[in-house]
Amino acid sequence: MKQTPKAFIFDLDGVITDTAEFHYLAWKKLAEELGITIDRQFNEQLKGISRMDSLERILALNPSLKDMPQKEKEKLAYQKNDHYVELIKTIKPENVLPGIEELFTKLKENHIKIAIGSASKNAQRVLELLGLTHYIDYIVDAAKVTKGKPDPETFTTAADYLNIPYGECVGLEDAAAGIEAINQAGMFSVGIGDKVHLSAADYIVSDTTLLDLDEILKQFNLE
Ligand code: B16
Ligand code: MG
Repeated sequence: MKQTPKAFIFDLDGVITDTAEFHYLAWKKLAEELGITIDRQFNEQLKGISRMDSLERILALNPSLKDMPQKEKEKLAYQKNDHYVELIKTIKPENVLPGIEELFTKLKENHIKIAIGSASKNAQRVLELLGLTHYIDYIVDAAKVTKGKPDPETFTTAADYLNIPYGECVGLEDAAAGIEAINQAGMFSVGIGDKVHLSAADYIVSDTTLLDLDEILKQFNLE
């Protein structure tokens, strides 16, 4: 018998909107203040990982900063966030990635819940600036979990709140660590991006314009 999933849980950065560039500019500014240079290629490894883990990777570029006290690190992470919050003030509804709002509308028509599972502490603020909060049933951000992706907690927390079995959830991600988290949660994983990077996903599309609800439901039922 055909089954319909009861919830779709979306990653934020790289799936709903592209805040990666803002994270990059904020990290670049902070790194420069520390005398470290980073480029866009280096930034690839910061996508989807937590603020503190990103800072650690930047500090590792200068061995003399390796033993910085925790308090100092927290100050730097705070400073980066100040830069980031300043930059995201420019985010507008036009910055929602193509195809996402159409998918949200179809999910609503089909009575399928919509949740967000993001590693960002700024998720609520970004979704408000994008004008999307009225579609969303629940937001899980970094403040609501103790273990970040690839741990499944971000996704299981959303499903638990909505009271939906994990096997009836679909998770959507652009980062390999996120796909691992969805798979570990026992949910159906949809990867958005390149096939090599996201090979562990149950179904992959190259970009958000190709997110078609009927096709996802078909793939969900092939599992
Ligand atoms: P914040 P996602 C992640 O968002 C970003 O991809 C990652 O680059 C960032 O470091 C992380 O959120 C933490 O963000 O500093 O705003 O708390 O892809 O999980 O939606
Ligand atoms: Mg992401």
